[in-house]
Amino acid sequence: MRNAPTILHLDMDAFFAQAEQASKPSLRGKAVVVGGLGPRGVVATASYEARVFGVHSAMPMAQARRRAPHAAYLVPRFAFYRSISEQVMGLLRALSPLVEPLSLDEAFVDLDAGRAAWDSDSARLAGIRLRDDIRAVTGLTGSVGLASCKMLAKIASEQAKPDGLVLIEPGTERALLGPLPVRTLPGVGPATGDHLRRAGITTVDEIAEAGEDELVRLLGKAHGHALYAMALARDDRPVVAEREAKSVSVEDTYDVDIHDRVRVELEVQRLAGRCVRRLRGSGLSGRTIVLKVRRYDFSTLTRSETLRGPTDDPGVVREAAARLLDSVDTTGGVRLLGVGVSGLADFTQEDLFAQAAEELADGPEEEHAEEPAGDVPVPVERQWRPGHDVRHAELGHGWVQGSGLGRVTVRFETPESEPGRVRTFRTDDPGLEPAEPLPLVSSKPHGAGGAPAGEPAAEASREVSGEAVGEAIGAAEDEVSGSSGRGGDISVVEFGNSP
Ligand code: DCP
Ligand code: MG
Repeated sequence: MRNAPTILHLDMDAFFAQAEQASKPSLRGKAVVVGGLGPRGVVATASYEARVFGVHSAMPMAQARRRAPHAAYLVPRFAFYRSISEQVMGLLRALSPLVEPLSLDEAFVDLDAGRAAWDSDSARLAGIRLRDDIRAVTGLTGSVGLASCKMLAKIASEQAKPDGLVLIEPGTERALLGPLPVRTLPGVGPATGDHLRRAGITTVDEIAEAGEDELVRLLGKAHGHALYAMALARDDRPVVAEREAKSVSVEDTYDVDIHDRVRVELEVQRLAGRCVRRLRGSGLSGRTIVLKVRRYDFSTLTRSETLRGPTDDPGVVREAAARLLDSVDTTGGVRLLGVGVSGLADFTQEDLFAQAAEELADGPEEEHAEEPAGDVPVPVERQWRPGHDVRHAELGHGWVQGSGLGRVTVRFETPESEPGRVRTFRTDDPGLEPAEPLPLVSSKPHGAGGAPAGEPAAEASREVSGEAVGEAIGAAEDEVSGSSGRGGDISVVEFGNSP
């Protein structure tokens, strides 16, 4: 471990939700939930305003709606988030050749390797500048942790959230780590956490006090040694520069072999869910599902199944993993289970659906007759997905607030306008077309692109609506379903906190 806090961990704040708020002025300062809106949808993330109501990542969407009925609910726009991620990663690479991205919004940087910092003062300065640059280039906030090792840099950025910077001074590491719960340490999941708790160990200090032998006795040799070292703030893992990811996988080693088949099945389901979250966090999808099983006698086998097309659907991955497990005998007990996805593609199913909808809206069908992607469901009518951008021939740029029963509501605003107002159209209105997201920051001091020339940014901003949190997407949908507009004329719908 080095003696200067020159390992930086960056994690963007409420990434998908913040990107949506930056893109849609009417949602700033409000509860925003991004995720799957179907019956089995889960929350990808929630704005900090929505977290107050107890909404968080991986929660079933139905539960989120019960907790925060007035929040705005949006489907993710992965291509948009990926483009912001590329800007952020570009800023990190300007600091050092050693940048290790962990997901779209998170990375380690070795500042020392890039000569960007060599001691506490220079590291703090580099962190402050980085946060400023990220804000200037993307319009978004990210939190920064600085420490002498990866584990503590990550803990520091967590403590800095949201919109902050925490530097752990060398020499203070153990004092800081000691009182924290064991779950703070990398590699301590719910199972290991429970196991330690039953042995009377709940804090990092208690791990250190228990001693290495006791840890090895409790958790086995490899895990015990590793955890004991972490508890003493010994973490020598280097920052590894980005390699092309060939697969995304997760695995768990069990302290005690699992014999119960039902438990094995449950663990595989849980791992499949975790694997998909990681996949989605990186904005990827994959075709091949891999199951890894290490049995009581250390014999390890892998089974795989290749799907017709790439997926990032948790249900599909879980089902494939369950099928693979069917062919594996686990009667003697299982030490380790893993689920992975390979054959990665740089897009997600949501993108495919959106693309299919847009292509259909854009051009004659014959153009698509030879498309190889035969398993992409082609919608029968134009889909207006909540949160996606649109352009109206006269009213300019806006986004879909809700749709249903042949109607679509659009809020006309841009990242740099005032909150705009809402209009309702027929879904087949010829003046309305899907649009690309506008850049969040139009003047790019770092030269990464620029706003489309002549964008009428403030066109829809004349009438500023002053509604509060109540103007949720859900409310908009209800309003649309209830409207009885005739013909293709524009009707104005106001969504306020009506009594
Ligand atoms: N994500 C997801 N499903 C999850 C977790 C995350 O789709 N179970 C996506 C949405 C997040 C993004 O990955 O915006 C980054 O994940 P983080 O864990 O960094 O969470 P946030 O950036 O949203 O919030 P925080 O401020 O806590 O970092
Ligand atoms: Mg984040």
